[in-house]
Amino acid sequence: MDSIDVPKTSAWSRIIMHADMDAFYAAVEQRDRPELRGKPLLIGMDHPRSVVTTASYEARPFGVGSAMPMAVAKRKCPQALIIPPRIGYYSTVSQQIMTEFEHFSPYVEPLSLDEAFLDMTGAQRLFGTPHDMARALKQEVFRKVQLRVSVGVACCKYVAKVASDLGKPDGLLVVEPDDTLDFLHPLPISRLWGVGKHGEGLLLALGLRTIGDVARSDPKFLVERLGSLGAHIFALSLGQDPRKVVSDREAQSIGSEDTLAVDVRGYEAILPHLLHAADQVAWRLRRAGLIAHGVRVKLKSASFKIHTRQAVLRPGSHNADDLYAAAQTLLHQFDLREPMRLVGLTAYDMRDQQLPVQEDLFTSADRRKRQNLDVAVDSLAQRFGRGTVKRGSDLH
Ligand code: TTP
Ligand code: MG
Repeated sequence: MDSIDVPKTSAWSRIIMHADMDAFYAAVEQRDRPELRGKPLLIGMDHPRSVVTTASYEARPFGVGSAMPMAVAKRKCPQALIIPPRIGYYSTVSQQIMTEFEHFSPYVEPLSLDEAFLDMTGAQRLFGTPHDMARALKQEVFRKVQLRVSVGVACCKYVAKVASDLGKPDGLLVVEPDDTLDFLHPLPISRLWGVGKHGEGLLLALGLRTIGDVARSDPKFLVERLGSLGAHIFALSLGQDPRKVVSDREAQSIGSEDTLAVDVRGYEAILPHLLHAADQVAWRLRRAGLIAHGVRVKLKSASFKIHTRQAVLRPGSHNADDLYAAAQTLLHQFDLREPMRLVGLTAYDMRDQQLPVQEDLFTSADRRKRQNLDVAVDSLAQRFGRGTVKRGSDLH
């Protein structure tokens, strides 16, 4: 029998992997339609007010990408083919990918349809070095779904995520623990998690351009000037990020939030974003076999003020309709005069779906019907793609 070469991994306190599919929606379209391979694609509706969800790598050298207004992208890359997205179908592919990730680790934390963290600590005996683990994951994903994934491996979530990003496309980047600071310090401050355009301006005004500049500054000064953001980015600049990989199953809450391509103002304009978030959160709850008993809505205004409102969900639920209805009610409690740049919905107070849920006598028959409907939708989705069954409101 071949002896397994157990690698020297003493410096690896944890092995955290971040995996993110390359140009996910566009790659799925190119996989299924060979005539689109090698061509610049813009995935989105060909409509003056629509935005690009993603661009294929062939289109990116023209300066187009996610969240760009379609009209602008068409001007920059007129030869691109515009392909309408099939969101429901991408969810099904996503489910296949997440299932593959789960063969590698019991600790998988999905961040969105196409990316997840995996905690691979202790998996050396099964998979070899961190590099071997990443290569095996890439190969298995390709074998199962014929799509490319970029993988970053490091001692913490933050560095793993930066590594997967820098390796794109088809990346495989392992940051050895001893190399963490050499890896991070030359990078621009925009690579610090949570900084955003606003924070970037503040840091540049303080004369800080690179992550190394942040690491070399006085943390007291950073906190004085930037508050909690200062403490947060100082820790990141030293490669310190103790956050655990938390699977949906053990999460305290499951949320979905999007910084919008265009700020939205008013009740009606916010609703479609809440419905989308409710769908995503409900799907993750069902995947994890959980029922939520609380719903929280988060809005971030154009002036970066964060507002949240939450409510108990009684009875608990993992149906998008229930989460959405609660969120709609909560939305009335916000001051919606300012434009909003981020809309989020989080489910919390989660319990096992097997535990008996106290039913409201008058609505239970109706609820049972809807639960049966959700089960039917999930099983259709499993077979034909999540877009097979559409809610009436999505058709408009
Ligand atoms: P990303 O992983 O951000 O982008 P990507 O997979 O297209 O490309 P990359 O290789 O750089 O990772 O997002 C995953 C999918 O989510 C993307 O294919 C389309 C969708 N999406 C949107 O619908 N709107 C957005 O603003 C973004 C960023 C992504
Ligand atoms: Mg991606």
